[in-house]
Amino acid sequence: MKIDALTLREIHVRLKSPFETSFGKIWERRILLVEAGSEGLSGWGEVTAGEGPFYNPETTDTSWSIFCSFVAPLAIGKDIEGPGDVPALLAPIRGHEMTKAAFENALWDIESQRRGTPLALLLGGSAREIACGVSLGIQNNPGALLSIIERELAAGYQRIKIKIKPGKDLEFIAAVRKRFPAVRLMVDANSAYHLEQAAHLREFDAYDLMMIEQPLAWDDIYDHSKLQSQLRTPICLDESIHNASHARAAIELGACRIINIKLGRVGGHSEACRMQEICRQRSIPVWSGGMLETGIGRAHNIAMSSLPGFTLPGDVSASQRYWDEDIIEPEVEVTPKGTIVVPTIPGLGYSVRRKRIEQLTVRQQAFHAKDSEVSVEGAA
Ligand code: OSB
Ligand code: MG
Repeated sequence: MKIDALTLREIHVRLKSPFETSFGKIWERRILLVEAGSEGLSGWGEVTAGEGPFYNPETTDTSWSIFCSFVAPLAIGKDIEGPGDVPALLAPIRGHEMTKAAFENALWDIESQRRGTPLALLLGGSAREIACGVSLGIQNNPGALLSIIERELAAGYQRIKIKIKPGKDLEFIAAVRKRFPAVRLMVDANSAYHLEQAAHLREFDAYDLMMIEQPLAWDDIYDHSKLQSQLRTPICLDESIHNASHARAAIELGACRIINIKLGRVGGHSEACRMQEICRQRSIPVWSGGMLETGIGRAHNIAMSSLPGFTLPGDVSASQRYWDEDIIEPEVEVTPKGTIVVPTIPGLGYSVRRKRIEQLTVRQQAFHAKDSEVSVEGAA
């Protein structure tokens, strides 16, 4: 597979409604898309970095810079066996997993087309449908949260995740549990607590939560092991797990009983496959997180979620929950029983709406392999 061309685009898209986590509120998204060209085929990946370094250290702008200065020059013109070679190719670049993932995943899209094999199958997935949950941002009051949950359950979603932070936790959890005694419920703290608050977090045990996601620091594993031993509720790690060896360390330390796999956070499909395998061997369930992606990121999440380790409902939901108009067609839809049907056509499984992407693009940079030279052309 020769990497003939790479195009990086920044698009601006507005969420249907603002999304609030313990680290802030977001409405307008600045998203980078990577398009790769190889032997006449084109493939797409999405950078899942946030606008600011609040979830992890990457941002839209650091990703732009790393991609243009380091990823593209390393990759352009190279002839590799396939996308499985990308982690080794990009190994000189430390960190920046979300930037690397967008590039690697674009090549998986191409590889799937080249082989005529659906992406899910190519990755080792066998599920025909994936189970879907929703992630709900922090609301002003429990009443507002209850009405949103009512709507999402009516749409069929199989599990509810609510974002929490100190001062916006127990009251909300108790209200949801009272109103929906049997719903599969979990919470996500995005690192808003400290180990010293273990007694407070222990109170969550009374509400039959499936898990509490990332209660402690974004880069911590050890304190989570101290906390897990004091809680009945399983801890799920998100932010702290960047690769398969972090997953192994967390499991062996007893820092979590569940892991959220995000393609961007772990650097792409190759590492995600390894992680789910390590977790499966140790009977640790995994599920796919989300990063408020457009359809391109969503399509990759769907393919990944078809792998056998993904036994819990993920944060992969319908396009229409986030966007008035997605950049793929058909848009991602959820069945009345709360599933997404895994596409069976090669590539992303959806077509990319190139015209719409062009309309949304605010800057782009293209890289071409011309014999041994690299040419760069940009447009603001
Ligand atoms: O921690 O899972 C998270 C969104 C932005 C940053 C972090 C997270 C999230 C979500 C959104 O929970 C999930 C989705 O895309 O539906
Ligand atoms: Mg999370």
